[in-house]
Amino acid sequence: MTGPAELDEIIDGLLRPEKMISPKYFYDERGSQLFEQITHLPEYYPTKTELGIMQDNMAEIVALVGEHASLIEFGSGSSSKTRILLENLIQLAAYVPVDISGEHLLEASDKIRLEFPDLEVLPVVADFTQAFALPGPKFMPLRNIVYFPGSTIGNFTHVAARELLNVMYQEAGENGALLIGVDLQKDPAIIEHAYNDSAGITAEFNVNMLRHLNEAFGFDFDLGTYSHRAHYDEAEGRIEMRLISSCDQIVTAGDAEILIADGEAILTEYSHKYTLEGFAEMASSAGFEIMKVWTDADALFSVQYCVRS
Ligand code: AVJ
Repeated sequence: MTGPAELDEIIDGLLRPEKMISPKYFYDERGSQLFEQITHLPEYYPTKTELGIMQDNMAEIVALVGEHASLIEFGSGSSSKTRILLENLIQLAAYVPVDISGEHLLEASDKIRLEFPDLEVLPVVADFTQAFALPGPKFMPLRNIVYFPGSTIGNFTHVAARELLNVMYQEAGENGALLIGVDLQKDPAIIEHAYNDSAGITAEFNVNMLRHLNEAFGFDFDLGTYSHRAHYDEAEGRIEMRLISSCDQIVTAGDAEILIADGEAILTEYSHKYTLEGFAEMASSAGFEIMKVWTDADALFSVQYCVRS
């Protein structure tokens, strides 16, 4: 997971005119703990709202998915949303979590196996932005349901999100469907508060990325010299998270030297928010038709059931 190709990719991002580091580097062990804390913050509405939507509409979700489906989760699936699906879906043929981090995936899969001893759990170690081969369950599934919760789709630019939907379309196969959590555009103040919490956990989560890079790749980021900034760009419909340097400095990793100026920013995350129309249009360009949209009473978040059209 910490090979030279990844180091090259990180250095490449830091040498661009607009410095950036991929949000996938948030999630070392500490980063995953911090994200878990974020999901419980009063200002961070997405996780609890999505869970509420799933709970309130479970009967309908179960009816649409039908019996003997194979649930293919894009991501390693340790969330409470996955658990309530596994508890409620009827006669699942298999649960197939897909993640690039093998260690994390196998650990999460073992936990699921303990909790659901009758369920066939078939983890796939793969980069899900590219098509991958599905394992063959003992019981032939009636349909594949691709599950992508958490509005993780928001991390992708519109172009990349559409490509990912194309992969999901392929993996869903004939008769298949996609169940996806999509965060919605709303009063910008609500969104900005969710990414600028008063306890400062999101700030810690953001800076932790640099600590992770120091530890895993031998960078020498001076953690105390970067501050968190999260801004909602209304025209783009997205949160942009950055780390701002408080001085001129040089960061090194091996032979690489990167100059960072006082006040310069490193982009660490986009979190796109959609309108219902905007998401439907993108999904349709990847071959999906939105069959059902569930939202909360305040229309903060959506869970959508998309079928191959
Ligand atoms: C896990 C990507 C959905 O975009 O809201 C939370 C990550 N970043 N607070 C999001 C995150 C800052 C989160 N996703």
